[in-house]
Amino acid sequence: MAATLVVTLSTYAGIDLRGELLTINPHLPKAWDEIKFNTQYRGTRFHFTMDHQRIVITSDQSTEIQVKNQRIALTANQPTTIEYQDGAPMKGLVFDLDGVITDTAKFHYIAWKNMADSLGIEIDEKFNEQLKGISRIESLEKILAYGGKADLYNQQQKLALADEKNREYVELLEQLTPGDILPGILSLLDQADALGIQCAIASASRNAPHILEKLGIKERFAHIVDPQTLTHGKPHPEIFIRAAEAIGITPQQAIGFEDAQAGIEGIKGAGMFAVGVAVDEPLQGADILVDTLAGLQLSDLMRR
Ligand code: B16
Ligand code: MG
Repeated sequence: MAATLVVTLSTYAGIDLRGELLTINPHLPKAWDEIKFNTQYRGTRFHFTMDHQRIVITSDQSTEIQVKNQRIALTANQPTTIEYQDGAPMKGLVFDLDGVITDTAKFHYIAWKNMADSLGIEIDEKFNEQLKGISRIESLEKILAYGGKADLYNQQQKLALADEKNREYVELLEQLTPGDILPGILSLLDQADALGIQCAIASASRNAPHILEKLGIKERFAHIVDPQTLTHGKPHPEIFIRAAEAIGITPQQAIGFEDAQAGIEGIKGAGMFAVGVAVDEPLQGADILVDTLAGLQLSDLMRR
């Protein structure tokens, strides 16, 4: 019984009696709503009530205590409430761009459709789904294979076709304004700022910096991975690992946001927590699935 209690206090309440101050670093199991306990330290009696967001501490003498690196002064017999972030120490957000921050799939589709038409290949919106999250040149290769024309073009011709498609795509991007930011994104960026959490972009798009500038939010990202510097495309985890590295955290400390199956596989392959944004088709393997990021609370995600 005593052993169980000690384990509970040291593991879940994160009680540490070794330092100058009584220190707590709580991490309650998800299944527990609340714990309450008393303890005594250097002659002062403490009563704790902890849930996943706050700790209420009452001590019988005025003293100090440390909660998650924060020094807190306690007044004798007066309950003090401390808000805290529970769960794994999440320190960064890694966002895909197209389909998560803004919807440029419609512009990709127009430009690819025009390109395919000019080659005598007919594609539709259902086929376009397969192009989400994959690189420009891979998209072209898929279109050529779909039209049975994969062998008709050499590498140089393919690059020229991809450039041509990109020119039309970039013209279409001129229409983008801050009003095209998808719901929930600005709130997530604000919440991250408030918590001192950095954000990075892990997009297959070489146009990502330009798109973010058009949306007026480029400066809100500490890093944008340059997909041209990568060895592998999604679903390989490389882009997500690089994004986490660039903001100085491990993938396990990051939450990844994706709308494409290839991206979810990359996020999970990197070892991140994956939020899937699935509007039409469900995504396999995401830790949570939403149809919009509107209303999402980082404090809820961090508790998982
Ligand atoms: P670009 P994401 C991806 O962006 C798109 O989903 C995909 O359709 C596109 O082919 C790719 O970017 C490359 O884009 O031609 O601009 O370099 O979803 O990874 O943000
Ligand atoms: Mg995407």
